Amino acid sequence: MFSRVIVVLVGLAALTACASGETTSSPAAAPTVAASAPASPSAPAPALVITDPWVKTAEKGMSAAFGTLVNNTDADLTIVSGATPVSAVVELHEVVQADGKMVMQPKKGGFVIPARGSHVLEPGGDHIMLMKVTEAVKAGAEVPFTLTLKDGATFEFTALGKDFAGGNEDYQPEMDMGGENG
Ligand SMILES: [Cu+2]
Repeated sequence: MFSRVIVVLVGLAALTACASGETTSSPAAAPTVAASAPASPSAPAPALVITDPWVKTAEKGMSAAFGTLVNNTDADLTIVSGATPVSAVVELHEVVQADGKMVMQPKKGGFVIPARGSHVLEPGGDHIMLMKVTEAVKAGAEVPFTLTLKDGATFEFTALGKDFAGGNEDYQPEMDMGGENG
């Protein structure tokens, strides 16, 4: 047998099938590859990861979490909501220009991470918005987050509490956040 990429493809197909329920086409001639799959102690290769997750320190009020979401599958992934024990309300926000000012607003449709691509969450851009911090976020704190995907799957990560002085207005505008309609 020649080495093939089938091993990788089968692994991905399994992930995709798990996430979306789609059927996968497997060639009848496909060799048995299960035995050669890498031994994974607890979980398969993660379909979604986040690099350098961090959350702005805050005593109360509003804050935001950032990081780079990386999609390791062959299908787009859509995050539709988020949660963390330190905030009573969490929204997925984007920053847009309105009348020459940068304002944030709930992102319609959520965050889409393209297949084999990434989606950056950063000050001045998309972010996970903590609308009502109920437990102070200190520098160095490890804050758990759960993101829910469109298909109902959840993704958990831990963000590091970091002081962040610049660009507060980008995601903490002094505006009335009255409506929270999606
Ligand atoms: Cu926001």
